[in-house]
Amino acid sequence: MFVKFAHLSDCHLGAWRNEILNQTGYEAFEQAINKIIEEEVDFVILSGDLFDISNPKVDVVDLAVRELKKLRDKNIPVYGIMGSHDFSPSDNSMIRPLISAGLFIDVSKGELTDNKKLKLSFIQDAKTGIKLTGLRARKRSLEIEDYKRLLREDLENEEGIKIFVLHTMLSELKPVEFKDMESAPKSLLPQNFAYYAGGHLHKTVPEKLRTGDNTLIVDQKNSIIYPGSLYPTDFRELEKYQYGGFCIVSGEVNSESQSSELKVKFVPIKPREILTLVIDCTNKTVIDSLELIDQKISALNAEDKIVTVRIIGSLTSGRAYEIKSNEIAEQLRNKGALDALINKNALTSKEYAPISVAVGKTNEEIEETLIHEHAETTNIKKISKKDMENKIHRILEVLGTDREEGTQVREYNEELLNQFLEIFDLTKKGESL
Ligand SMILES: [Mn+2]
Repeated sequence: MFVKFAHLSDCHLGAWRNEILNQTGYEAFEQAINKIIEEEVDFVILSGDLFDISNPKVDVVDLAVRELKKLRDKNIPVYGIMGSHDFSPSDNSMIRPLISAGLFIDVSKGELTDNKKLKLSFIQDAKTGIKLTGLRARKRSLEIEDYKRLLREDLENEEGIKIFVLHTMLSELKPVEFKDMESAPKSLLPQNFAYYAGGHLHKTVPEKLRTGDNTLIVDQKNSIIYPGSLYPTDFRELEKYQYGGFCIVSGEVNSESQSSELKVKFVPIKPREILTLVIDCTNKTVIDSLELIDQKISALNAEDKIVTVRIIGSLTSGRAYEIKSNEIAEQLRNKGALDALINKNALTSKEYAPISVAVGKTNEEIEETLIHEHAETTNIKKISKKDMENKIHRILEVLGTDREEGTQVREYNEELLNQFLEIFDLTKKGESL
């Protein structure tokens, strides 16, 4: 029979603090659901991290319920697992009410056997007969321990067309830029599944799904698919990928001969146009840099776009904070940009060269050295280097004092403030010397 299903992952609804981008993330989800309904799929797979946190705010839950209900009204079942972000060890994930309402069918169900092995069970899709199972994530990739206890043989011997849903990075498929991310070897996965619906990795893998006609034949070599995040979830993803999407998998399956001929197609979702800009301020003063940024921005057509600006390089003088992100964003909004995100993480100043500290010392010694070196390279009128060093030590000391049992927060705050005023030889507004 001919089957067709949608595979989504890492929607991270509610991930953005920036409201425009948060709304764009919601829109991406709405567009994906509409597209899925249009495609008349048999079912949907969600490979984890539908929500960015396990207890999202009402807006986010409302959106998810509304959109998933559209699928249920069309009799399109949604199978899924929890991801590292929306899993809750105390079973308090907002995915739970979705499961109770029948809007989300958890395929990561199983039991521990007497000898502490993990026995997963299958859920069979009524319409296609396809059998689904999977392993939900835990925080900090702890599910890898669950994989090691998995009774793989039972899963491998189960008859029929099977899909495995995972929210774990596999070492063999790990892109180099994620080399520090925890992963599990492919060998921990049960074999003989027609399709492995991957989540957790925010990049589309295999990468070639995003090139050419966006399609790929599912075979032994290409049966583990990661659609990546449905919409970028942070600055880096927005800058690097600009958009996300999901997969539509379709083809002939034969349960009796246990054979399948599936192909997967990546469906890009682009609710807004993204413009990315990198400005290199190497060997420039703050004033020259501001001029350069102004020029670059003036030359842009930012109308109705979301703009990312990454400012990099090492300034010859001045400090990175003298280049003000909010002013650059404002300038872009005045040019008609929907919003602008400014990133200065890689902007440094020669005046403030990084200080290196020898390893193997105690924290106290490292702190001492850092403060000393910092004071030596900083010039503030009327404060000697020795005095500055003392002041920094006193600030850290004051910040380190705990509130005593029985004191009110207000009293504690007042006391901190007084101590700071004393350190900086200041008086409170309204008071005179
Ligand atoms: Mn994720």
